[in-house]
Amino acid sequence: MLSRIDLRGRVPAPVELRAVLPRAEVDVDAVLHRVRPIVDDVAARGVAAVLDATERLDRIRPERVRVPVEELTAALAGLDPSVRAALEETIARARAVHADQRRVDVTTRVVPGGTVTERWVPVARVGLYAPGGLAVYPSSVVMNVVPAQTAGVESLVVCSPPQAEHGGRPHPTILAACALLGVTEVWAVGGAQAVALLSYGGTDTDGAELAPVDLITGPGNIYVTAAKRLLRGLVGIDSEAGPTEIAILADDTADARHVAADLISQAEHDTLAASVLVTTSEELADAVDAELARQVEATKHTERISTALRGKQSGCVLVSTVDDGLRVVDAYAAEHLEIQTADARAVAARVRNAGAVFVGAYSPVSLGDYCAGSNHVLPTGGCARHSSGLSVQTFLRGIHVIDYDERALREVADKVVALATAEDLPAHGQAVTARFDQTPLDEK
Ligand code: HSO
Ligand code: ZN
Repeated sequence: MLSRIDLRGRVPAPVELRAVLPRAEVDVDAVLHRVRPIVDDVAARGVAAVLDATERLDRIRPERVRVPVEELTAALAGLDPSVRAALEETIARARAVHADQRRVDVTTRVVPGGTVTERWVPVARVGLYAPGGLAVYPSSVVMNVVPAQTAGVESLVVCSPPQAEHGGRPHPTILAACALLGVTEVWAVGGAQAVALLSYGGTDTDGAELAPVDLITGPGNIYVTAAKRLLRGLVGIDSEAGPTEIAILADDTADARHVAADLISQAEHDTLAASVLVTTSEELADAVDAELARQVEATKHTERISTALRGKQSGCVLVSTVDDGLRVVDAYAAEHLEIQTADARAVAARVRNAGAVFVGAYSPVSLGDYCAGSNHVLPTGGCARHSSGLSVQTFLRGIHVIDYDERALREVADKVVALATAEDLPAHGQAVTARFDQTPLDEK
């Protein structure tokens, strides 16, 4: 089922390797021309433009966009108790992990009388996007809201697409998750129009105000991503999320049934989702193929999953050694990387590029999707080479506070002047020397 790439002779250098490894082609630029008019219209006409776009694209026109708080409470009251218990567990674990990410302010005494402090200050207002589409993602509400709240963000709004079958509200499980998290501001809007509304703000049909946000986080489809690309700068964004990815580095100690189940689990998201097996064992590759054939048939979303597994973004890479396998997975830089080898912990410790690493037989990606405590909003498309997943840090800014006294400034004045002169910016130097030179400027 998975196409094979045999790298047992030689593993190419990273840049060359990236070109031969399977990956989805997602051309965000190609949809910009469809997204720009929506963004411009929302900038000009606010909620009226949002409603027009929603009617045209989501085939529903809600009477108002803001979800009344009572409906959040009602959704929680109607939530299946087992789902409620699971969400509560997810929230508790995520809060525990994210609480430990909080940075403390650090003051460095550079010289006597001269300090630099890095002060971590939360973003004032953030917009969190919870996608609709093929699945509903209350877990993503948790993964966005928990780090924002832990960072100390004061004002937080969640947007999620309206669902025709739920009277133009987001899915009730999304609303219930918001209620559990203490989120009170929820707007029923999705797609590019949601990103635009969050960026520009707007007034609802009943007069409710959505104040513009400073930062937008959360994954969405290609239109959401395109709108983030257009509006980045006016607002901050977390990342441009692409289709989900799982890579598994496995040797002959791995259990083919588990490897196949995990590859299938992420293929379930999207026909463009990527499932990549990197293995030293041809026997395992064969066994995984046989398992995939068997398990895909038995699962609910067979069509979607087999399209994803057969797509050019998925495949099986054969390598000679685990070291070569590490070179391959580092070049690929997967959103999720499982290590299913002998001594998995030691192998995992050597990984350089991955959004998240899942160690050994009992840490499948689905655990991280829901209940590990880790965050599941992670860099895709190779961005794990340079970016991290969502964390408390995403919602903080480090402000440098420079505090020098007279003596400390005087001591370094000639160095500032030398560098200012070298850059042909003499006024920079004068801003320092003016403090020590008492001669009035007009007598010079
Ligand atoms: N695997 C997805 C997250 C998710 N899975 C949500 C299930 N629900 C991206 O990390
Ligand atoms: Zn998932």
